[in-house]
Amino acid sequence: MLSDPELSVVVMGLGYIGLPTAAVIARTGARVLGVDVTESVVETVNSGRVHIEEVDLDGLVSGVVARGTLRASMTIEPADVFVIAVPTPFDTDHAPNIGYVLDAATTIATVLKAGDTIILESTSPVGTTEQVRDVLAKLRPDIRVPGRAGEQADIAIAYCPERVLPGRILVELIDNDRVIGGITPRCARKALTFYRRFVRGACVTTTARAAEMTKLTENAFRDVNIAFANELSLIADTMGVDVWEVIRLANRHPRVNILQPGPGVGGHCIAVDPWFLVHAAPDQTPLIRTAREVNDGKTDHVIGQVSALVDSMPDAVVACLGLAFKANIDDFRESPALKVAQAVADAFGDRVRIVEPYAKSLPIALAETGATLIDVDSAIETCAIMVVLVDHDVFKSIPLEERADKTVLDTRGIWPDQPRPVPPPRPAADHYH
Ligand code: SAJ
Repeated sequence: MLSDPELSVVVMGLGYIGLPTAAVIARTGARVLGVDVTESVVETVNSGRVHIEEVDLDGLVSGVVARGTLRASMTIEPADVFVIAVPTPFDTDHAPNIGYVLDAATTIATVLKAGDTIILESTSPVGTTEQVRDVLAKLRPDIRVPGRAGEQADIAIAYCPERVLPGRILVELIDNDRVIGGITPRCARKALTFYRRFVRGACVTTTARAAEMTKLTENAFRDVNIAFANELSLIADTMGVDVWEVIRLANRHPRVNILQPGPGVGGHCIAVDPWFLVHAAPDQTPLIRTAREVNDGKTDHVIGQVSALVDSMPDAVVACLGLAFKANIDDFRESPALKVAQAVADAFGDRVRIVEPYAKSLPIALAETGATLIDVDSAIETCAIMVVLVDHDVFKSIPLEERADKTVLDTRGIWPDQPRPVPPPRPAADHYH
């Protein structure tokens, strides 16, 4: 890892990716300015605190802010390297919205100078990095941009997708391999020199378009494979078979590696990014589109299962265990657990208890239903029905003797020893229709 107090870096966007990235670069000794449009975020970071929960991030940010290598501002300043890490949501028709990326490019154009490097990290549709180049070219005709001025360009522009897993961001920022796509090979090499300062993993160069598609491919791969597991769970339910046992057994095959079913796919990446591919090539993506539909459909299926169960036990109080989109994090964005809890609370109101160790209070819409937030011990004491929606460690650790008398719907398969209700007899198949 190189230490270079002469290097100045601007990180646009201080969210789940931008803030850890800015802090990790600042730790190398470079002078980092984080730029964000939200005043409270800027104030929080400048006071050495964090507005997001991520393992070890608070200590790192307070350290680099105290050392003076990380500052935050709503106003951009000139720098050697600009890293864009802003959100790329989709609109209602699943069309990707790259407005924040192009806004960031517009802002960078105001301070751009020859010799600078601009790197886009946000998950983006193929061709976005070229659009960033086009914005800069239009706003700064005095600067020769890559791909138009050949290798004579004054600046370098590259795409290098973030690939870090929430909950392991600071580790994966350093250890993961990076794919670095330049508008030209020279751009890629320039960006590679930058990442070498703090990345221990391999840094592999390619074109900007290939790097953009690589990122979308990784998340679509995971979505399709989770959809396979979720489809298996529906089949297994119909057959009266334990899907987790089947997956464990199938995965003993040397070339089979099935992922885990759950209440659907959440987060802001895997449930979103495959749509960028579907939108770009609607006729070539029946599999990727169907996977999205299977995973979203699984959430509706679980809502139906929980509702039927709660309906069938009119005196019982139900505990929904977890709201986060996955285990051991406080991130509720696009969370299937939250969607299930909300639907159940909408239907059953004050019969519903929510257990979420990562929430200090319930989201407003959930609180308005009459559902209440309680701790795990109270849930064990007071709730006859337990619905596992998130595989937080604290839920996994509840031993059988504390839940043996509960009616359990375990969407994550964390309690394999839970006595399974005897399935109703299935009508004999009619072979003669
Ligand atoms: N999930 C399952 N079954 C599984 C695995 C996951 O239902 O077997 C669910 C999770 O519960 C969660 C969702 O899928 O709701 C997504 O969780 P995740 O852990 O698979 O991924 P993310 O969204 O936290 O992070 C992903 C990662 N991408 C890949 O693993 C290919 C990460 O490396 C990316 O950086 C991140 O998306 C991103 O920012 O794009």
